[in-house]
Amino acid sequence: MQAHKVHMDRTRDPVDLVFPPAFNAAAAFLDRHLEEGRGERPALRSAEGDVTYGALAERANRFGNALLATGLASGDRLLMVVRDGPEFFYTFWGAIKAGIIPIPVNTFLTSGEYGFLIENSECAAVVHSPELADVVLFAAEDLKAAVGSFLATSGAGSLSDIANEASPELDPAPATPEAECFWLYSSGSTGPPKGVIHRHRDMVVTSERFGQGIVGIREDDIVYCASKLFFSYGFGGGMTFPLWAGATSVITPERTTADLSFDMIDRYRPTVFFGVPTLYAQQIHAAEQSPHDMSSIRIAVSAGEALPAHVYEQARDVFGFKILDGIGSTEALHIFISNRIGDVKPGTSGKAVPGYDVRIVDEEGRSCAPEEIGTLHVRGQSNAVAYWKNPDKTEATMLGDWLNTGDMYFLDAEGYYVNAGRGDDMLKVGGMWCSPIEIEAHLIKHPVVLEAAVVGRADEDDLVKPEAFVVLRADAEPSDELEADLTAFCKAGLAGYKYPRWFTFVDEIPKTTTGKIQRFKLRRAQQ
Ligand code: 3UK
Repeated sequence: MQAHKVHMDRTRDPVDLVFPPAFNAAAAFLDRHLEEGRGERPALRSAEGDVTYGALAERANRFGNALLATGLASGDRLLMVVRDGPEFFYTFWGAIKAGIIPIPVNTFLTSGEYGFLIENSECAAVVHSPELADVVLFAAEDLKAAVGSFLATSGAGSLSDIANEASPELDPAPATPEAECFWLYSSGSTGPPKGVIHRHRDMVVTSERFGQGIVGIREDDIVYCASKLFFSYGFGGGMTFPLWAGATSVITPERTTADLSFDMIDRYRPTVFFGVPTLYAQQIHAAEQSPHDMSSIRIAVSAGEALPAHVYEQARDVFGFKILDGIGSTEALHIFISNRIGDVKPGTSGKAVPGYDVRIVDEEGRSCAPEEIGTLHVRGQSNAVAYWKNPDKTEATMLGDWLNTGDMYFLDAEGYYVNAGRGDDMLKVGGMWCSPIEIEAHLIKHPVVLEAAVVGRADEDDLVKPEAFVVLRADAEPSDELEADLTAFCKAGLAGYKYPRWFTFVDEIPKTTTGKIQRFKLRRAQQ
């Protein structure tokens, strides 16, 4: 038997995926296709051209050898600040095949944030896109001694250059299904981002359970995922799911907008599409101005934040597809509760994906009755093992086999799971985390702001955006100009999606006796 064949054990309850004892995920995702005769089929399409499964396997081998040649050893960590493109695939899979642990991170961060990630991950090397050299190297000024090497993916002296000279053959490093394989960073709760440690088996589990089991991706599918590969939603939709199926993924390094997504859809005619609710809403608004042909899309998936029922209905009426909303997380690696083809209840997250168990518990940890809101836990074979160097968060989140999602949910009378917001004050804006505390801390740097509190508020599409309640200094007066000034101040100092869309000027912010902002009171005040 091949060392990378995986099967379902249907005699067990729940039905588990069974892995061979020696298992390197890179061999299962890449080499398997060569053995199964797909070497000439396109794995990737981008502005840089097509990459076949044969070429992908060979480039990954060369990149793995090149990483070893730079002095990296099995078990070392490699921080990847690499934009979506063929080199992302070569670096990621080459590292895994060589036993190196790749850590793909957000490519839209500041130098300060890269400095944190380099230091926190204790990586042995950093690989970056050539365009990101300045921002990454500036971050690394003080860390150069600690990190072995900084390499660009392409250009003179780059990893590609070394790979050109390296052997095209690479035996997979010995690994097991449960061995540490890669990390993703989650900026989920308050505080700095946390490294989420995933195993070799985890991406196989999500590809089988969601990619195959729910979406049903086939070899002849063309998959376009609008989220980037460093985000685990895009990591699955844009990379592991299509690769597992032997399908074709279409990728671009540019930041997604409605227009870019339309261009990609026109150019590549994808059959499977992954988007976030905010993007679907933007596409619908744009299509109201000028209709757009979305007829190539057979299946559309949504995640990252709840999909409002009316966005589902408009997409069905305007584009002709029924969006499958499902909830996933970086910790579970992908979607574990989802609507499915032929069984969608708009405004809900659907039902548990086969292979995952979910439960809703109250504050004492007892199971909630149907229609009672509680905290959502999930159990499945793709759950992360731990957060890196964060035993407190690990203990609070990883409860034996169960993962505490931090989401509030209830099971409705028809057996569908319904999202009831977060258990903490965090917001999801356009599928991306948004911390009220970060926005508040920025606002109070403004000379006229004394205090600020930020909460989520639904816009006209029912999608959550930040709203700020502001106490001004005694000598300042609320005005339209001041509001415009505060908006500009937030746009300049925070990531693009985080600026408050509404300002309300108040005399005081509700607080506990210990001085904590009671954001729930402000949320109620809006209704
Ligand atoms: C929220 C949703 C309602 C929820 C993700 C699909 O979003 C992903 O991962 P993150 O780690 O955030 C996880 C949190 O996001 N959320 C995600 N999807 C939904 N809330 N409805 C949804 N459909 O708070 C969850 O705990 O950034 C999504 C696949 C992989 C992912 N990493």
